[in-house]
Amino acid sequence: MFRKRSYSLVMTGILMGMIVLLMMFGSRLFLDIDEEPRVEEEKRIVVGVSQLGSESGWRTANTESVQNAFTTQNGYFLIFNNARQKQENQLKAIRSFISQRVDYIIFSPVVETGWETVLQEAKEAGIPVILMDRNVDVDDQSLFATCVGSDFVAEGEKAGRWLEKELRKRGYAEERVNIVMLMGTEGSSSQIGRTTGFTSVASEHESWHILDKECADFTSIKGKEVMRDFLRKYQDIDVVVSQNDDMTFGAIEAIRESGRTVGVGGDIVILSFDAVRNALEMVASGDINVDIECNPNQGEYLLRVIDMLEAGEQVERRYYVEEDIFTIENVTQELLQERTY
Ligand code: GZL
Repeated sequence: MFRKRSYSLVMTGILMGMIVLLMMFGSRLFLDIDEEPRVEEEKRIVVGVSQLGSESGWRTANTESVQNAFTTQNGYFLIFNNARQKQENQLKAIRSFISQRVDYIIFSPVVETGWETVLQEAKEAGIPVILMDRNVDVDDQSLFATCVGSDFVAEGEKAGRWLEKELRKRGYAEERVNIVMLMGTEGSSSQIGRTTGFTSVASEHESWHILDKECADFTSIKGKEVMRDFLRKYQDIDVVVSQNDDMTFGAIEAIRESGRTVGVGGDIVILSFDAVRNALEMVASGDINVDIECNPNQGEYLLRVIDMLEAGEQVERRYYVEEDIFTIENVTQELLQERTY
């Protein structure tokens, strides 16, 4: 009798113990070991990023740079949206970030105008906005904290000064030089700045004639189409100024299909912008005469800016990334191997 009772008492005790253990540690006992280590979400800085699209090799590298910066390990929670080249998608994404009450909004404005209202909404919500890559054209400069990107006017001027030197080297004194321009997205900072910079140098030379300039939206397909039209319209093109490498790739295809040659020793001089790796390979092979670098690696700069804002420090109105200019003389195999984009 005693044995039976004590046995059932023991079993009841063990059962109760197991229930208590399961209640205390159940979730942990069955924790999925592949689960991400839990960073206290409340401590992570939440950043909403509206990227304008994925139109070019440069844009892909720019996106990678942002995603590599705003990681869990770095203490961030990244909400990333690709606007597929549409301003209305960027406006939607920014309003969504505001309603989610993110800590910071970062965006690369597809064009410079049309942002006042949404930036005012972010300001009233107390959410700092940081511009990446491109700029906005607003009267109230307090609508954004800073802009991390390139000096596009300087990039355009660099292209013009290189062409001056190149023509002098070829002994072109006052011979007529016929130029066509493939333009980036109409109204974008990069299109506006590069055009301003190059045409300001061109205006110093009476012998330089810009026959035509047309938007090819920073894509290789449009670049090929526009270049094909130029080749039909103009028999004596000497120089192509293409405002990004993707349009350049398309333009070179069209030129070659017309039976003409490009680059060093070719019929048509090619000036390009961005300096992504596969374009630099074409600089090294002499197909592209010069490539004006536009550095997409802006993630680290953006991290530093947010560090400063978090520390209550004053930030500059603009931060320019470092950039170079590449020709066959300085594109080495080592450089190509080291290149991250
Ligand atoms: C430049 C960037 C431009 C690149 C293009 O900062 O805005 O947009 O030159 C990209 O490749 O599409």
